[in-house]
Amino acid sequence: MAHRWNNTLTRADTTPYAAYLNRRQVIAGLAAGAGLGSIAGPALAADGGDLTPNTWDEITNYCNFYEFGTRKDDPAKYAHLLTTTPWQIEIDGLVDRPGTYDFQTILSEMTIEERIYRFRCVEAWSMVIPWNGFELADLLDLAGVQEGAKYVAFETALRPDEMPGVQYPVIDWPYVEGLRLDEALHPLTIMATGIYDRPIAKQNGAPIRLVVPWKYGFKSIKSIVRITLTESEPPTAWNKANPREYGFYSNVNPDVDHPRWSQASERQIGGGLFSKRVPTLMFNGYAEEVAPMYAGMDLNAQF
Ligand SMILES: Nc1nc2c(c(=O)[nH]1)N[C@H]1C(S)=C(S)[C@@H](COP(=O)(O)O)O[C@H]1N2
Ligand SMILES: [Mo]
Repeated sequence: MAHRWNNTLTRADTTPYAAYLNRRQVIAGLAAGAGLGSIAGPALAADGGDLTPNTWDEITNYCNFYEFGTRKDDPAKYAHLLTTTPWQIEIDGLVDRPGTYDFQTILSEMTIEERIYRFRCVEAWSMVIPWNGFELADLLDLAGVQEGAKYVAFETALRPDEMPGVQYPVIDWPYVEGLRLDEALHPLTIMATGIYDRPIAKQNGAPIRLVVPWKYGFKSIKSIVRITLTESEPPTAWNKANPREYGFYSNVNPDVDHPRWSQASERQIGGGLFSKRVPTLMFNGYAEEVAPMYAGMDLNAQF
């Protein structure tokens, strides 16, 4: 209940970091007064779903970051090899102010807030993650999106010396992703720089990664070094690797099965060995906010 983000977020609802800290202190005080041991109580989503965040240990030990290996515990083992300071992001393409943006400079320009989001991997497991970050729209404002830009392309660092996984041609490195411009500008789309008010762990995509909560997890590209505004739809890593199984949109959709497994339900990480699967929600529970962007689109054909 301490940091509840409901499903009707608008950009006006954002909480500046200082206000967030104040609010936490107030809430902590209230909790202490009420004799509660912790302020991290369960939070309920607007649709009634449980939004209790997974633990730091779960979030940092069960990962997909193929640059460090394909096993779920490989990123926790090897991502420490990645140098994240200093860090620069190239922003180019159809922008007014193309150039090399220093990560620390970007941070100083942005308002960091907390967003507790559901996270649904295409492999049918899920978590709830308390991200810290800022809206991608605010970063794109820094660079100035030009008329004619219709898509945003993203690229992960490619460092064979620091990334033991890239010696294997699992995908065509570097990992690349893309969004339509309206998806990129949607207030739910954030650049995450932290989790649980700590800098984001390297295995989760330090120092900065994308988070698009209504899409399958692979759209949320990690450790970003380049953002390019384009006129045409950019290539994406998993679509290039297997176009039959992975499309450009990749919106969470319980009605469209993966060719090799059902997407109707998911396994919640941390739910225990015998936990039962829970139904997957259309657009991962964010339909009210994002469905209008896909009005008139055949979500079966354009997956
Ligand atoms: N660069 C890069 N980004 C990536 C991946 C990856 O292998 N490389 N895996 C994706 C997949 S499939 C998922 S489910 C999420 C996992 O994020 P997490 O490990 O922080 O939970 O990261 C996504 N972003
Ligand atoms: Mo994933």
